[in-house]
Amino acid sequence: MKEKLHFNSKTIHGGQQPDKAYGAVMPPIYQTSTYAQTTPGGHKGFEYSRTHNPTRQALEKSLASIESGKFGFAFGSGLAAMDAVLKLLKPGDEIISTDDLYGGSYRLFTKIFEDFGLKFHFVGMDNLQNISLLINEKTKLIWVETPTNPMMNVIDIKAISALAKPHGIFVAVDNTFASPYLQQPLTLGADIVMHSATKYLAGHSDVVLGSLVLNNEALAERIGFIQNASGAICGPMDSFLTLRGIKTLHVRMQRHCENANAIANYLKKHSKIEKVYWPGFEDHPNHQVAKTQMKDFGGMLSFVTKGGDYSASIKIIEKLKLFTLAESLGGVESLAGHPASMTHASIPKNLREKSGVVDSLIRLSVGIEDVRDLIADLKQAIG
Ligand code: P1T
Repeated sequence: MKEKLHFNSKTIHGGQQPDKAYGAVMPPIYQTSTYAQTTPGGHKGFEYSRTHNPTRQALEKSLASIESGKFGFAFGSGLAAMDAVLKLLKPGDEIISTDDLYGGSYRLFTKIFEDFGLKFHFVGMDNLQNISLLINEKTKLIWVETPTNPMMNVIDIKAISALAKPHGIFVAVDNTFASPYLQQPLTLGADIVMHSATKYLAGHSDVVLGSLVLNNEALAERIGFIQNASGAICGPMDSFLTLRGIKTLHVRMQRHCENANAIANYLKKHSKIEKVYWPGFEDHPNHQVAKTQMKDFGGMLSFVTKGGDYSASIKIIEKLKLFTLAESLGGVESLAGHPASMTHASIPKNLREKSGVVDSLIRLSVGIEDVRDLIADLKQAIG
């Protein structure tokens, strides 16, 4: 019954049951590393908390439910979840990814896994031909991030999955910016959906956590093996906080989207703003894909000022009072960031500028405050 629920009920009930010991409605924080056995192997399904923990398991079931998948896995961070996916591959394998993605993902690919013999190609993924041209017998994975961080490009998950399938290439989607409230990559044909649950899923900027959800049993078995063998798991307290965050995901996302819509339109009309990157605009190059693939346009946007340079943008960011200057996104509070010097500093300047991450770019994670206060803050900072 619970898996047939609508999304707004799955966030609260998906995969959840009252705790077996005392009927606790919220899963207790099982802060234990190990479990008593009556005889070797005589246990209640839990041996050691790297392998399984009841609080983490409750979260993993919730994650699978809200992504409409069968198998959920929780990790110590979004990057730890990505690390587990890359460990499915072998030296010589090739990966195609987008040329605009979170700087830390780019760093993991190029500074860690290239040394282990994986080969990465970075291309503009809104043109499918760019991907087709790179596919060969060594291609094993297409890594999609959509909307992209921070340029807000939207990539067609269904089209890429259809392109990959005949070649036996896995498609993984980083769904961090959208959240499963807005788009569900597995239902669009992807094989793996990944989250920095640090962001919208946990939603309160108090946890660092990552997740993977899959449908393919054999692939899930391998991910489960890697999760236990490599050990990059999250603890029970962080699992509990993320589970609690997920219960209000649908309500928060609705307000994030409404507020970002109002701010994107405010900035677009502002005489000092050159360009606003937000997929809800009809003239956004991927607007049609966004409209089909996503339920709404999300809480993230980026912009550049007219004739603005590095120092002009820094001045605006420093003047903001309600928007906090900080890394990260997806929490209830609004944040502003400077991708070139913060989240994307690990991407070489020439590469990041090619995808639009110029020194004057400002990124906003629009929170769920009263939007009138957020606009007033932007007004006083931009002038
Ligand atoms: O920080 P962590 O939980 O390890 O997640 C990494 C990550 C992966 N994918 C995307 C799209 C992300 O945005 C992130 C983390 N991003 C930031 C910290 C940021 O401010 O953009």
